[in-house]
Amino acid sequence: MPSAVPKPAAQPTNQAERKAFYKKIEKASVAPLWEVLHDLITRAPKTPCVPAIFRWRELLPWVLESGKLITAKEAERRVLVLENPGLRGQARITHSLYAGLQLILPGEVARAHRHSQTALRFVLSGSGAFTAVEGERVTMHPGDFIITPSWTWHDHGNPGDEPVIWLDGLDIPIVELLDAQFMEPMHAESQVTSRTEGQSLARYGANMLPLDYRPSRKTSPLAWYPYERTREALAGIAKAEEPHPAHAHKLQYVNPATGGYPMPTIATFMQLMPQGFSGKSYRSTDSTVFAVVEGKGRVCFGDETLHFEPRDVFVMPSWTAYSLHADRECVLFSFSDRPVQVALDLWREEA
Ligand code: GTQ
Repeated sequence: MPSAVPKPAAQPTNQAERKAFYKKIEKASVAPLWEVLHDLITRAPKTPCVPAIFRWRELLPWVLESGKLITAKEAERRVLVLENPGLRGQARITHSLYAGLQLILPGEVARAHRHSQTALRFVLSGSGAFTAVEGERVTMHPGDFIITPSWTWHDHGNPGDEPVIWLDGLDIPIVELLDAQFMEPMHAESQVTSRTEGQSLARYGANMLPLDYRPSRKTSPLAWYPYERTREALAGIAKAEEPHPAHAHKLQYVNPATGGYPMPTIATFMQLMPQGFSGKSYRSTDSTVFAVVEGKGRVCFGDETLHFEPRDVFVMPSWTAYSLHADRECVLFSFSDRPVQVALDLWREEA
């Protein structure tokens, strides 16, 4: 018979002795886990990211004012960064993603460069500016979703006659976490266009692929997802189907060659909520950034309510239960780090 394991004698806590021990090992950059364990391995997500809204009405005058203070040439990118109030000074809207409002005035050029970070553009206001990626220009219209893949040359220009403002979403904090960032300015201000506008949409945006198509990267070969098509799809679904209890009519954008996420680090969505829709409570582990395209509505969490209007941007942090309500028919664009979480077996949701 094995003898019972003797219980360790109760130790009188010796705080002073422990403190002295911590001090001694600290000099060698060593620390006791037990002092921090419960802050490191928490029972549920513990994010510094807080729910927040950036109102277009308030931000537009500042965006235009920035246009008087600095040129796109001087700034390289004239952007007002949308910082999460819980993450001030860190240039991020969620713990893992960056967002900003970029302004390009008529006649301006934002010079060509490339970087490891992947970018999305979601056009909020104005038409006639373009972004060029890999030799192809995309002329921007409100509601268009456009991709700049990692390490591809890109420049923006505005040959039109009105200011154009879009929401930038980048995976800057993810790339920073991994210390994998590179950046290179182009020797020329703008890249030479080698393809016809609309070529990538014709090749990849018609449920078909070129015969010899071989994926060259994890990012979608389709750079431009025009709002017109997205809107038409949502209208068709809304006419034919019952709304989902939490999301109403929500679609995810895909890489048409794989059916997977359009970017390896960022998922994007568009949803339509019929007038009067009152969504059930929902939460997921991917902190999500929403941009309002059409309509008026509310997002509720805890006992708080945020009212939103077109071009407002709001954030719902990881694992925060929220519900969406449409006072008028609403269309919402959104993006999150879901592809990263899914790839790592981390993503969870709860309705
Ligand atoms: O347009 O390339 O908002 O490099 C931040 C960094 C936009 C861009 C941003 C960038 C860009």
